[in-house]
Amino acid sequence: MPRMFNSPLLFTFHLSLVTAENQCRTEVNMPGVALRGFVFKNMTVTAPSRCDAKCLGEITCQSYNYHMEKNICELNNRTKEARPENLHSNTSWFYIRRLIERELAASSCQEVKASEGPDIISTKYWLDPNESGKPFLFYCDMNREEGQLTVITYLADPASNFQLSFDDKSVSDYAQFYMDSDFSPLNAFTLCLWMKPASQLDSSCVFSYSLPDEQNGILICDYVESLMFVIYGYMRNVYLPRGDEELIHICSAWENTAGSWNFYINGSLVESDLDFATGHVIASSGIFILGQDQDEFGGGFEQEQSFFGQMYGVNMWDRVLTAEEITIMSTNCTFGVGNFLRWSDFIPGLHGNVKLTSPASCEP
Ligand SMILES: [Ca+2]
Ligand SMILES: [Ca+2]
Repeated sequence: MPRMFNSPLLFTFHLSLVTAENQCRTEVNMPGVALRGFVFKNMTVTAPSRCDAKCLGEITCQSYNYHMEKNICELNNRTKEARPENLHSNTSWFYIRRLIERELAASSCQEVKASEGPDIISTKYWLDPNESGKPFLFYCDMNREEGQLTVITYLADPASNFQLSFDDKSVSDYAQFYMDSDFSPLNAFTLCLWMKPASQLDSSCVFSYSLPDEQNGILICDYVESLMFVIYGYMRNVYLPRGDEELIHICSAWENTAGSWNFYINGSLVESDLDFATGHVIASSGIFILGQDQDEFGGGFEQEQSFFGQMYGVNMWDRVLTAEEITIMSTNCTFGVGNFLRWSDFIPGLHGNVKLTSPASCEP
């Protein structure tokens, strides 16, 4: 039987692909290989162009295999870049990636990077980590090591779309979460939260993480003209220009090697420092309290330090987030889910008259 194609070059596509970032690229077919294990539909067609059309007609089709003698068209729901180990040699077949923007979300930032190549930029991507057909928007930092590419989820789990109201300055009003985690002690963290103090005249402590060996493990208190940050008992103060009844997004990012610390207000870096609690590690088992300062492990509150106002989106990561991630998060109070501490962790731990309302309003 004569081969339909004496040279694979007779059937070479050069079409443009528009990625999420509007970068164009071309793709050619790969003769002598086929992707195995991801065929979700196969059929016999009259020509390769029919297979191409079939792939375009299926939302889940990301690539296809074509048998050049038998005109078999196999549609794949993955690409060779995503699963290179599944690309098998077979001279009867060729493989080609779908030549339009992917419509099926990748399962990870790694997969996006593998598909799009080394020039991929760090930005937001739709990912479907559970392959459930319901993708979420993630930030992928493509400069990170393999395995750590996925960073923050912007579209929080619906359980995180709420706010807490502290309607009085009282030691009995607080939210707590006992962390008993499998995490190693933290060498770095980023803590972000939104707060809307009811009064600009009162000092109050917003966030307190007490460790078995250090009651002021991490502390953020609002002293009206300044914010006080404590890490492992060491302190920094940052001047804070105030408006009335404002909603403020703050992020505090720290690592213990150089003791470097970056503090952001509303997505902008306003303070950097070095040698802040250098060398200390933050235990991963401790007690989080919102709205009070702990002067002992899990207690020792003082009324003049109690928080009065609203709080949203208190999240913590076990690493230093980038300025870009923080800026994007600052655009919406429902953005971001911590990988160490999640806002929804506090839901079972509301005390006194702390009220939960949902959804979060994000209104300044
Ligand atoms: Ca105190
Ligand atoms: Ca204290």
